[in-house]
Order: sequence, then C-alpha cells, then structure tokens
Amino acid sequence: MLIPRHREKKSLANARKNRLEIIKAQLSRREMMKAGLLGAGGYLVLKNGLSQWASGYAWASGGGGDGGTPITPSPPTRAFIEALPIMPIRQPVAALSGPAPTIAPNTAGGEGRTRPHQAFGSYPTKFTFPAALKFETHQREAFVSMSPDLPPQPIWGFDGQWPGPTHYARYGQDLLIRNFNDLPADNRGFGMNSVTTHLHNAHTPSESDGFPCDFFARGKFYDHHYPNALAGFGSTHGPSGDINEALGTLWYHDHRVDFTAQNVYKGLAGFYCLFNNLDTGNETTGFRLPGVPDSAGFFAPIKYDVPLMLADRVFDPSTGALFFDLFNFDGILGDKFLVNGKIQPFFEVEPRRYRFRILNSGPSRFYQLFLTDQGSNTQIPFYQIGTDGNLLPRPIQVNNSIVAVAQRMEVIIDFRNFAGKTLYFENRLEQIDGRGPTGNTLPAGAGNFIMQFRVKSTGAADNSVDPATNPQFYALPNKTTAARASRRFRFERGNGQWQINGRLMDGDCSAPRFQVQQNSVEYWTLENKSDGWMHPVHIHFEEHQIMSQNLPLLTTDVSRKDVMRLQHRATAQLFFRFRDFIGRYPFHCHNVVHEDHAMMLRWDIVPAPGGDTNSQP
Ligand SMILES: [Cu+2]
Repeated sequence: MLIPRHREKKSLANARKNRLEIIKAQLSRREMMKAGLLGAGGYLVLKNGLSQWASGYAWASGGGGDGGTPITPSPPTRAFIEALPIMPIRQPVAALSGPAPTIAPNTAGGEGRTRPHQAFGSYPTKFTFPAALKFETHQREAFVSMSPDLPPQPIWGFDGQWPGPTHYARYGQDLLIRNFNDLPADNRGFGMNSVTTHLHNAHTPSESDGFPCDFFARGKFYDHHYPNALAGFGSTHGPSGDINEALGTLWYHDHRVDFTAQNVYKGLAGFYCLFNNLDTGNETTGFRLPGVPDSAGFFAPIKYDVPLMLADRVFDPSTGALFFDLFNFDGILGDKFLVNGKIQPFFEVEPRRYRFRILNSGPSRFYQLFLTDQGSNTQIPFYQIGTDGNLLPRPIQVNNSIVAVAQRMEVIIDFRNFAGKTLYFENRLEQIDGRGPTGNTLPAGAGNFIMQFRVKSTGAADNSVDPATNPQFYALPNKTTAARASRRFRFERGNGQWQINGRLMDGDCSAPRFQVQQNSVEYWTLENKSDGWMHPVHIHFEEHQIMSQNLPLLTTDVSRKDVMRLQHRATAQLFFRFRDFIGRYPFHCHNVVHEDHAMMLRWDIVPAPGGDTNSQP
C-alpha cells in the first residue's frame, strides 16, 4: 500500500519520538524485554508507532526488522575546514579532592568502590600505599562543537572533553586516579549516568579494571590504582616483569554493563600512553620513535607523536543533534567520520616522520585505512609499528591497515617527499550495516576521506629512526609452554541476541563462567561459524598471540594483541598467560552494540591450586 508522503513523514517523526522517549527512559535490553517492547526473538515489537522506524523505508533493514543503516542521512557538513584537535595531557595533582585514599573502599566517604586494592596487600614491597603519583578526573556534561555546520552537542566527557585528556604514564611508576561521577541527572536523550571506567588492556588489578558491574552512581567517586608494571613481575619474570610485554597505546572508556555503547558514543573515552626507557617519547633516545618532548616536561603533548581517535556518528537530520539508535541490534554505523572529536579535520604536518597512534573507538565500524594522494588516487605505503597498543617486533611496510573496534594501529608516516602536497586517510572498507564489513575493498578514491594532511614546505630536523632500516623493538614472548587448560568459545546469534556458547551475559555479572589459575597458560579457541557477522573480541588483562587460524593472517597479526578480529567463518587459537593479579574480568565482543546485547561473559583468575579446566564454558 502506498502511504501519502506527508503521512509517511508524520509517522516517521512519531516513531522517532517514541523511540527517543524509550531511550531517554534509560531502559536496558533486559528492561525493554520485561516491558514488552522486545519480542521473544529480541526484535523490537512493532507497535505504538515504533514499527515505521524499524521496518523498512527509514532504515535499510538488517533483516528481521531489527534496524540497520540509516538511509536518512545526517545533515550536510563541510570537510577539512577545521584543524585536528590535540588533546591536553592530564596533569598530576598534589592532593586529591575529598578524603584521603584508603585501601578498603571508603563507602562512608562517598566512594563507589566495593573491593579493597589488592596490590597494596599482596605486594607491599612493590607498591607503597598510597601511590606517589595522583590524578583526578571529573566525568561531566559539556557542550562541544563537532562541526561549524552542526549545533553544539551535549556530550559526557572526562573533564568535560571528548576525547578525554590524554594520560601519559611511565612503567615503574604506579599511580592512583580518583574518578568522580559528576554526570547530570538528565541524560538529554541517551546515556546511563552510573559508570565504570576500563583502562583497555592494562595489566590492572580487577578492582581497578572498570569491571562492567563495578559501576558507581553520580555524586560518588572511585579510586583506581594503575600499577604500570610489566606482566610477569610476580611470576615468570620477577621482580620487574617481562620487557617483551611492554604496552604503549592504551585507551580508557566507559564499560557500564548494558550501557557501554551509549556511554562511549556520548564521549566517555580517551587515550592512555605508556612509556619506558626504550619507548621514551623522545626521538634521540631508546627506540628513537618520532617524538620531541615539550619544554614544559613530561605532562605536555609530545610533538610528532599524535594520538588519533576515529569515531563515526549519526546526527538527527532535522535538529543536527547527535543521535543514538537503541533499537539497532546489528551495530550502529555513522555516516559522519570524526577524528579527535571533529568531523573530517585537517592536520598541518612538517615534511618529516610522524608517529600516529590510531584508535578505532567505535561503536561498530571496521576501517581499512589507506594513505591516499587524492589528485592521482595513488596509495602511499607507510610503516606499521604496532597493533593493539603493542609494538611489533620490527616495523612492517604496508599499503593499508585494518582496524576493528577498540583496536589500535601505530604507524610511522614519512612526509619528507610530499612537501607542499595534500594527502588523506581514506577508509576503503565496504560496510553497509553494523554486522561487519562485506569483505570488499572499495576502489582508490571511492572510500571515505576521513582526515586531510597538509604537508608544509619546510620543517624541523628529524632525528627519529628510519623504519626502513628495520630496527628491532620488543621480541615476541615465548609461546611454547603447554597449556593448563584449553577452552572453546562460539560467538553466535541466538533468539535475536548475541551469545557466547549459547548464553548471554547476566545483568548483575554475578556468576563466573570459568576460573583461570593465576600464573598459568591457556589456549582459547574463538569460533565464528557465520558469514553474516564479524566480531572484534576483546579479552581483558593479558594480551594474546594468535597460534593458528583457518584464514590467512595479516603480516601484522604476528604480534601481541588484545582484540581478535573474528572474521566470517573464522576459527582462531590464541595463546594466553594469566599472571600476577586475581579477581574478575570480562571478555566480550567490542562492537559495543553486540556487547550490550549480551555478547560478554565473566571469568575469574583465582590463586593456585584453584581454577577449572572446563573446555566449553
Ligand atoms: Cu560482535
């Protein structure tokens, strides 16, 4: 039946209004099920005007009426008219606001933590309480401009910024960070104002890791202890840890159970960079990676060492406001590409080498990044030096790199031969819905130009290492040790939800699915039997190495990783060594929409001689 154009528009507007009201009510998937808004299959029930929005002509259906990519485009915005923002560095404080820190949770003093700091009890000689270095951050609402062509957007940010301040830290120097929840009562449309902050892939005691159910209410604070200690310090590589486990580019982000997608989409994310006496942030020392320290000292942005946070977003076509669709279970694809919080910025660079720390902050898109000279549509090779926050053993020359949600790629780009030219980061991966890329790479020039480089004609001296000389960074840790336990995990869709081995994450995170023995080795097999979906799977606490996969590996997959890009019909076996701390951790799909629709599980690390060997938890 043909619907008159004006009626169609009106019903669409009603549907959107109804959906926004449900989202504003902060209902989780579980609550929506209870309220009868979701059917048994997990799909949105077609009633009360919701159906128009869900079922076809407003959204390219992902199948089954469960939403998909918006056909209704965001309002037009101009590209490459605003400069790339560089985030400020978080500054230490002499004293924390509020009560003095305590090892036990200071519930009476307003702390939301529920478990004592373990590293001060079990490791008194290594970590002295309280940590000498102290920071604080305030999560709060702010209005920011993402484009001069859009209205100011209400975001939630660490210290009111998106991306949040970049945190610089050094190995061997542990720190306390007091995290205040100063978020507003009114979420202005979406977002949950109880929060938990995860430091992605850090070797962090469980109580400071930002476990999904360790969320704390507005008005409270939470003290996180980050040891910044190399893995193995308490076991295989005592007392200082294994230098080959050194991490570089981490990021912090909200991890609230059932609400991670909304809260990260709203802005709760930032970079955390770890340095040591090899990766120094100074191109005249250590590995000599590009970087010139600021004369203001360690807590100031390092020149030529640039974090880039990629994000895609949808904006309401009528109001220009940031839009989040809670009813899309495939994954949310934005039609606007932001880098460091700006839509398609430009960056003026000198004709020399730069280190870029590139993070895909989601929510759901995969990128295949090329460096494109738009005039000729030629691809310029560059060197990849890291994946997922870990330096590769040596630089690898590539002409593109794939980065799934939550993955990082570190690259060195040499602009020396491009003085006066304009280059672009171009995403050429074809992806038409939140399920994952199609597998096709678009022709050169046909992708999305997400960022522009304007190369100046002159620049400062370059003392950084030339990656073409094949310098050695860290070696790969040994992975020949036999496993104490082998486990197998299927990532699958069932009843319209996202499952691991046929089960959903429980909403109170109360039951561990399995227990790992502290300081043991395990082999985990991850399996995706579908060719409809891809899952970037993140395992907390320890990175892994891929032992084998039934699909070809990228040259850069021979590395340490913290996200497994589980492709269509992939089966991959991973090597893990779980060391040092104990407690509960999650493991989940980092397409944050899949994560919130329960593709996550809790597992625990327990002291020897505990732990189980359940092969299909
Ligand atoms: Cu997934």
